[in-house]
This record gives sequence, C-alpha cells and structure tokens, in this order.
Amino acid sequence: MLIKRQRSFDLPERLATPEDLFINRRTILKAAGFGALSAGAGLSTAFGLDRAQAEETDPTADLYPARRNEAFTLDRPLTPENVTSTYNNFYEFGSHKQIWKRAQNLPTRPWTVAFKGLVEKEREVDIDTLIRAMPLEERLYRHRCVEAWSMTIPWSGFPLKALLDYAKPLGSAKYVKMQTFLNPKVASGQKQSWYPWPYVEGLTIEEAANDLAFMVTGAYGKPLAKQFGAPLRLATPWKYGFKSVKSIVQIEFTETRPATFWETVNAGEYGFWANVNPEVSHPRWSQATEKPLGGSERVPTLLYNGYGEQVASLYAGMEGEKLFI
Ligand SMILES: Nc1nc2c(c(=O)[nH]1)N[C@H]1C(S)=C(S)[C@@H](COP(=O)(O)O)O[C@H]1N2
Ligand SMILES: [Mo]
Repeated sequence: MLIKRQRSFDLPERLATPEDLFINRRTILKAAGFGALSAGAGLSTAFGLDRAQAEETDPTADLYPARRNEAFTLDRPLTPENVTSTYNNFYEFGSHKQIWKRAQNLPTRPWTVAFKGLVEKEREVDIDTLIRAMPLEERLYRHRCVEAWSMTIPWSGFPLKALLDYAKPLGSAKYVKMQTFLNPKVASGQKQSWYPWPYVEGLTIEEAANDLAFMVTGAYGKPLAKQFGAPLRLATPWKYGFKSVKSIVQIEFTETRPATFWETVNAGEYGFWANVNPEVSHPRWSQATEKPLGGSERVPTLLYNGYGEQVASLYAGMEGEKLFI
C-alpha cells in the first residue's frame, strides 16, 4: 500500500505551522472585553476564547509553546484547532462528539497522579510538579480513531519513557495501566452504569518505552484543553484512538494484562492491542480508508498508521495475538 519509501515522518513538510493556525489570543481577549465575561459564557471555540481563558489560568502556561522535535513531522496538513476541539470522543461527558462545552466542567486543578503497584515506591504527585520535572517538546502526530476518522495534531508533552524513569517500576512489571478520573457529579456519562468506569487503558512496558509513546499535556502550542483530556493524556499514534486515555489520575504497574475499558465493553470489537491495520476490518466496517477531520476526501489507512518502522518490531513473534483489533 505504501507508495513512498521514506519513513512517514521524514517526508518533507508542506504544512501550515501551528503558528499559522493560532489566533492571537491576547488580542482577542482585549477585543472581546474578556475581563467582563464569565467562564464558559457560551463563547465560540472557533475564536479560541474558552481555550484562551483556560490558558490564562493554567499554572504551566509559561512552558508553551514547547520546542518542536523535528523528528516527528507529517505528510499532510495539520487539522485546524477549531475542528479538533469541537469534535471529540470523551464518553465521560456523553457518547457523541459534541462534548466540548460539558467537558469545561472538569476541574483540572488541583490534580494529582498516583503511581501504584510494582514500583520502587508508591507515591502521588501534583500535576504541575510532574510536568515541570519532564522534558516538554512538541510533536506533530497522526491520530486514527477506530471509527475511521483521523486527524493530525501538534501535541505537546513528554515521552512516556521519561515517566517510566520517574516512576521507577520494578523489573517484575510487565504492563502499565492508566486510569481516568471518576467523578459522576461532573461527568454525567459516568452515571451510565453499563460502562465499566473509570476508563482504563494499558500498554506493555516495551510499548510504553517506545519513543513514539507520548504523554500529552498541551496542543496547538498551549496547555491542553479539557475536551482533549487535560491535564494529562496518552498518545500512541500507531494504535486506534481509544488507547489514548484522557485525564489520567493513576498509573499502575502490573504483572498481568489490565482489562481495558472498551475490551470490557466488547472484546470482539475492541481489543488490548488495537494496532492500526487497513487489512483487518472492524467486525462492522472496513478499516481500509479514513476520513480526515475537516477534509473532504477519504484517504488510505496505513499499517501501524504509518509508524511501522518505529513499532513493528515490538510485535515480532506475536502472530498468535489479535494485534489489530
Ligand atoms: N477517558 C477517556 N479517554 C478517551 C476516550 C474516552 O471516551 N474517555 N475516547 C478515546 C477515543 S475513542 C478517541 S478517538 C480519543 C479522542 O481524542 P480527541 O477527542 O482528543 O480527538 O480519545 C480516547 N480517549
Ligand atoms: Mo476513537
């Protein structure tokens, strides 16, 4: 399927820089007389106002934009921020795509992340202390949802490997289990008792240590918006999007494979591995092509979402596993 022989992220970048997509928020704040407006006053994110307000109050705002790591670039345009920030999967706030306003109800400070299980020492860390201890950078990543839509997005954050070094898992740890907050008062989707809340995802230690596995704390050169999974979410761009767990409060190291959220709901349709493969259909639809958000035409889906050179070796000798569901 691949026509080009170069690695996908070595391809020349003929993209708008994220800067081109930015609207100068301070100018807008002034123009809108923002000081007089209350939070979440129904302002359109098309103009970045809710995001701008979040940034004004984020204790890590000074860290953005982070230096871009040029090893991670794209062969297609970035998806505009007003598109990606208004079309989201975040079932805690509803099982449809228009959750961005409701997600603003999530309090993201104070916020702590607990390190548990097979680690040298279990502990709980304040999110701002953690972010400041990590090497922040920006990477341009693809994202392929299992529902066959995709986006390309400038994430900021740090390699998950850096978090492993920080957490100090024991040699016996085989998996990393990551868990979203549980707060049905704020996230009414969590009142839907047929779902196994809280949202849980997991990786093997080897996957977690791969350079592509990225912990996201920002996007579009700013602290992460709540609908993207603030203040901390995962990005594993070679896997279907449901692996990218949002708003993480707990990271546990285990010897046994964690039962993940969607696998628990329907293991026949959403598995633990969930690596992107255009030739392995979802039981109810083809995965051969995808619809880029904001674009008009479908494009071919790539094996490992175009990241095979970086991750295929992780799965050598595992042909017996359901690697692509
Ligand atoms: N906690 C939590 N994390 C989640 C989800 C969710 O519903 N809850 N949805 C997943 C799915 S299916 C996708 S495609 C991405 C969507 O990320 P985005 O809204 O930032 O595009 O988040 C993933 N992480
Ligand atoms: Mo998804």
